[in-house]
Amino acid sequence: MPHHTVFEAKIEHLQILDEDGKLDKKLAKNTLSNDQVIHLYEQMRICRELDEIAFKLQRSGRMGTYPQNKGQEANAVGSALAMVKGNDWVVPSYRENAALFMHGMPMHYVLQYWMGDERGSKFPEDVNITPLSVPIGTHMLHATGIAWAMKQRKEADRAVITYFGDGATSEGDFHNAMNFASVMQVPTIFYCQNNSWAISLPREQQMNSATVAQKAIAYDMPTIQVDGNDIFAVYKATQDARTRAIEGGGPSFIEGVTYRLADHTTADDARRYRDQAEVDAWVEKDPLIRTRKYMESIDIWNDTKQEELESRAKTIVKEVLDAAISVTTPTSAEFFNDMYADLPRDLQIQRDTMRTTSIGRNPSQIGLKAQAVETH
Ligand SMILES: Cc1ncc(C[n+]2csc(CCOP(=O)(O)OP(=O)(O)O)c2C)c(N)n1
Ligand SMILES: [Mg+2]
Repeated sequence: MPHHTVFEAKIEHLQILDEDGKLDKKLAKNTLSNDQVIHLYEQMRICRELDEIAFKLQRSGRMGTYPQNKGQEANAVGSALAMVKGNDWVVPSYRENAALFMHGMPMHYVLQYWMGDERGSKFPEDVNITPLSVPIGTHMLHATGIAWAMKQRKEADRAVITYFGDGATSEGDFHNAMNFASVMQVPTIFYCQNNSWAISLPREQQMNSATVAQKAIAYDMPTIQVDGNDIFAVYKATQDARTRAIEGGGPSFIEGVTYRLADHTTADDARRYRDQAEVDAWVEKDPLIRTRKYMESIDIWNDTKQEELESRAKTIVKEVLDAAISVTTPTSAEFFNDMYADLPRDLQIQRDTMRTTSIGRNPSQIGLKAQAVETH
């Protein structure tokens, strides 16, 4: 048979809790307990409070920029719960705050980081999280590398999860990380938060595949698309992927279909490129709303509990804010401190003079020609 099919593939989509807060009991079996649902809901609510405060910090000139998580929180909390805190590693991008907090990152670090303080990336020793990665896609390689180290060391009960956006899957680094993870069969879980936008670029203009999940098929990786605003589906997919990883089944891919309800960052105005109708439709699918509806439908939540949570969230975030703004102001020399154990000579000069070495070489770059000529 010279002409025959050598490979066929399909992508499954998983939703367990729908937009109206209705649970598929059969699919929900062996997933989240009621206490866990409440816990995840609380984490999402507290995180959203932090989002609001960070936004205000930026608008009042106390923070450079900030990427809101609003609308995407279920991806972070559902997957973070399926990973083992202090044992597994979390390799983040910048839109999964709740996962970081659940894995032990002190909350004020995230504010400190976005306020431009390098110390916001120096997590306590026992926290298995790498620094936030704003360069798109570069950190996925680290996730593959950490998992490869685990495999080399025969640490069979450990896995790594890395988060990234749909836009990141159009980057070369993504494919390098996926290929290597697959060839070496390392325990990495690739979690894509597909929010349909890479800043102002809609998904269909940056990739021509019907799903993001199908990209993993090229690497022969188990892959699934889930409703990313459904904590049950996110949790189940991540738990399955982790079980596979620690049983030697290699890497997995999860596409969480979600939406950012806020701007890309505080430096962006999404009204310039997306329709309000699209945003409104996604407000209806908000993970907080549907989780609350579900909890109320089974009588484990009510208005009193909601009020109590809202006031607790305010108190927690107020403390986080106080911690973030009360740290001593970093000196400008500090941003040279973290990259090298021994600072190269060039950078030592930059630190001591607060001038780049390129000024000496090409003064016209910053309009210092006259001054430079005088010194020659
Ligand atoms: C290597 C690199 N290229 C470009 C940018 C500029 N940039 C910042 S965020 C972003 C879009 C990322 O979109 P996506 O991966 O979907 O993540 P999202 O922000 O939607 O969560 C781009 C292009 C960057 N930070 N790093
Ligand atoms: Mg995106």
